[in-house]
Amino acid sequence: MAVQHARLQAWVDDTVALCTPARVHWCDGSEAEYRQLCDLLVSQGTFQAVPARPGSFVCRTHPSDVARIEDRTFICTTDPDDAGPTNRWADPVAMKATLRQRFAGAMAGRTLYVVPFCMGPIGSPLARLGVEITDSPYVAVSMRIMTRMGAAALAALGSDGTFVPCLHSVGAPLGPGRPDVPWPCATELSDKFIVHFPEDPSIWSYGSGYGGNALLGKKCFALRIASHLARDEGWMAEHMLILALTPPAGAASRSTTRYFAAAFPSACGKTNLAMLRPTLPGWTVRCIGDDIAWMRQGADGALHAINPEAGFFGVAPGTSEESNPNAMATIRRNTIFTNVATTPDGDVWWEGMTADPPAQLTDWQGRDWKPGAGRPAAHPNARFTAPLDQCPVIDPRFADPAGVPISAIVFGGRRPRTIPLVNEARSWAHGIFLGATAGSETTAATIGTAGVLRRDPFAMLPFCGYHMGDYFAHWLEMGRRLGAQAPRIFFVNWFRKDASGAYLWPGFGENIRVLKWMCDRLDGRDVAEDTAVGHLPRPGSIDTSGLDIDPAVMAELCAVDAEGWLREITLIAESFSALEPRVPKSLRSLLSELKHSFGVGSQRREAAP
Ligand code: OXD
Ligand code: MN
Repeated sequence: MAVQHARLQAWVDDTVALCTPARVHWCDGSEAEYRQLCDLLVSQGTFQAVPARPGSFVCRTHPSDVARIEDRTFICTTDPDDAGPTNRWADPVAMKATLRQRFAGAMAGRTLYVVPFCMGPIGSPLARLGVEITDSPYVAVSMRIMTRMGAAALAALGSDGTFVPCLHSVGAPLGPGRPDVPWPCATELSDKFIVHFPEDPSIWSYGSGYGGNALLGKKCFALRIASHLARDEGWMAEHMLILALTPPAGAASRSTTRYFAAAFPSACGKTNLAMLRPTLPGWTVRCIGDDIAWMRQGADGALHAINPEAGFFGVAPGTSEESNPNAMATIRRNTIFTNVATTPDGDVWWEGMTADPPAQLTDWQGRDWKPGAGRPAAHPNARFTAPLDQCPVIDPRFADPAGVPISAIVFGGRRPRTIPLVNEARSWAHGIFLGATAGSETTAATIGTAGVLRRDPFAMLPFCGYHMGDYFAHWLEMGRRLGAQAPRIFFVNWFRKDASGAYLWPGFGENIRVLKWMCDRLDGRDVAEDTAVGHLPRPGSIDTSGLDIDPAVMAELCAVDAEGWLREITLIAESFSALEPRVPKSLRSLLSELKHSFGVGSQRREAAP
């Protein structure tokens, strides 16, 4: 490919000199190139074809390289306060010196791939360009699925276009006595670095080949770097799905499609909600994105969203014909499966895909596996990588360069207690309070203990590229700009449990009932009660027709649990203290009001309803 862009060529030349690869390959993004790279990965033992799914491959990683590594993820700003207490900060000059040492000779014996990519539809005013240099063909093929990658992105760069340089190496150079392995990576945690320089902006990632650590368009660019750019430029880069919701034809005052954006922490069901198959007749949900939304005020004054990605990198375990039939249809072909189990008849399997596991499997580490083995067959963070346009319910506007206008923003988390099934914020500021105080039990999407409650404001804890207190202020500022056109804000919790640990709410396709209640609110129907914590559903206002659920359970799901809120208030206050002095005053006032409603800090200890 002829490269017209002198700065890009100079960066590639400098990187070649530093990393000393054996070859350089500029990716054109063609189908032929994709096939060649997949063939190469098969010949290297990294990929194995999945005969049951045309054009699909399975890949097993090194056991040290199975998830995002938050402990080795850094934000390098001149002033540590700009990164804030929720990020790992490192000095940019010292970190670059460390990284230059790591990258020196890091690609010896390997091919250096230059991967131009566009986040968002090419030509969209909301889109941004990047170039990833990587020594991993797995990354190159995954980037072709996850982004608009290759010649078109390079052409969009022209001779002087702005791009975010993203440098990646698996950190396992080849040389005498160092034969290649199917999944090369740095095997010690301390040898892995996922580093962001928002002031450049640039990204350097070393030592991991996995997902969000290595496909640098996703978490590194589209969230951490983009959130920083968005703050400076007056837009929003969010960890959100985007869906289109259409009520039954002819329903009074509700015939139009509305677009919702929803933020949930990693592995809390964003993909399931984004392509939900409604159980209520006549309702339709279509998918625009399942992980990231970039949003900007349009000329019409409304908040418009695009999905900057072109594919799904979804969590496989738990995905089934029951939980997400549309995802199952999406991954019937042209899909890369990572760390799943394989069946003797040439298919893939993971926990939750079928009620009973097959009698014999090869597990994610390539070992024989039988039911009762005492360990999962698929890694809990096993993933599928598949093109967005293979989703049977992809929305026709998924690549609309102008984005889609957002009517409602939904936050959520995995909370076994206290947090109601659905709650509507009283105002934009109250919605920001709900987002800022979101918490969730941790999942396998990151290395660390799963099932521990942690505050995850806006589901952005691992992804906000600057000080979280400033991020809250940016949301408040966006509300001021949007004025009356600001979307309404809701908070949902599908994960309430009873004393025996069973889920109270059926979830999945039944979540349409909650989306319907939100539409009722948007349509101005009188279906909510104003309580100390927000607008909760009036008894009977959530449509449970055809659902076998005890009204007492519905009441519990929509009640204010005073004891639980007292505990919650203490935790919220602690999380705000950690961000001081940058918590906006209006959020502090909302916390005081909440305390006051529950009698905290006053003589009276009875709780308000
Ligand atoms: C993801 C994550 O992979 O949030 O989307 O971890
Ligand atoms: Mn995510």
